[in-house]
Amino acid sequence: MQEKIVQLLYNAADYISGQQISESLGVSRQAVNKAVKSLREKGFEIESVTNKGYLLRNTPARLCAEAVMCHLNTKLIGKKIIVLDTVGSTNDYLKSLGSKGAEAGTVVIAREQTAGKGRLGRVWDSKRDDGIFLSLLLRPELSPSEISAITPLSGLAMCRAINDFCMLDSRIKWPNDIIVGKKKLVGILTEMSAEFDKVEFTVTGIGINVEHTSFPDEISHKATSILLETGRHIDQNKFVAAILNYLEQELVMNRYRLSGQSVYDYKDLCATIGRQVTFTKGGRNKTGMAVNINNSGELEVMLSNGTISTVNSGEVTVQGIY
Ligand code: BT5
Repeated sequence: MQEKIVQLLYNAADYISGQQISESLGVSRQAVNKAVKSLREKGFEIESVTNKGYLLRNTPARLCAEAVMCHLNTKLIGKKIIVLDTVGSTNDYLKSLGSKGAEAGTVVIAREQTAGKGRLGRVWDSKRDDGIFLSLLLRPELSPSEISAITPLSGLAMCRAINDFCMLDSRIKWPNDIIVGKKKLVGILTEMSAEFDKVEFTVTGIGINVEHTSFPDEISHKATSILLETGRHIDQNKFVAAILNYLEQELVMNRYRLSGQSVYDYKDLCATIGRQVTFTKGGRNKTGMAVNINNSGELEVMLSNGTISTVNSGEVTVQGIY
């Protein structure tokens, strides 16, 4: 109910009375008073004036589920949002909720991760309040071999959200990074739980560097943040809502599959194409020119002998980037 009250107050041009709120939500005046009290405790500045009602002066600066929800425009993604102060890894937390039956579209966001992870057991730097650490649970009706579209579609959504909301020119470094210039702003990690030929659920984790002014030595040459790139602090609740809106557009509307249009859009935003890349295949290092992303989301590389080698996952070093 709290998110509905926030939505009513947010969309109201003027004061809105407690009576009006209780009528439109079908709850008692007492319940409205109680909800307003707890919203204030969460950081919503809600003014109340006798005979006039309530007015929303400000939403919280910190991440807050109700503040994200009042900017959402989705049918599935973000219908349930859990904001945690601290957690080991939002992906691990959501996977455990997933195995207990959590609904598709559930989102977990944390202010800090103590065991944030990248691919292949790597660490994701997750210092308190510097980044947004977000995971999304989906239950697509796909076979395990078909879920490979989820990371590229999420990358596309992230790139659009960043460019639109932060006015940046971010691009996708195949397969799972969003970069600005030559530096990494976002990392994406999709995991799944599956039985034989059916996916039970997927969890897509997205780590976004937001407020960092510096990074640990090991990554300082290749990491950047929204603050470093724009010099501005963003409204994180609005930004998360923009991300979820774009994720719904790319993932849900495309039914978790790469459409011709999404491959076209991905290629348009992909910084890897047209560059010299090095990758490992069959235990051997290979180098060539990245020439295409095919309809399965794989990277096509033209080797020096003119043959095309297809790369479907793993590490690719891109000359001039990292
Ligand atoms: C990724 O892995 O880029 C996927 C990162 C996913 C993180 C999210 S946060 C929410 C959710 N919960 C989790 O526990 N994880 C997900 P990979 O491509 O393997 O890149 C990892 C490498 O990026 C590291 O080995 C570092 O070199 C570098 N790195 C680590 N932290 C970084 C940061 N904050 N910004 C930029 N680069 C970073």
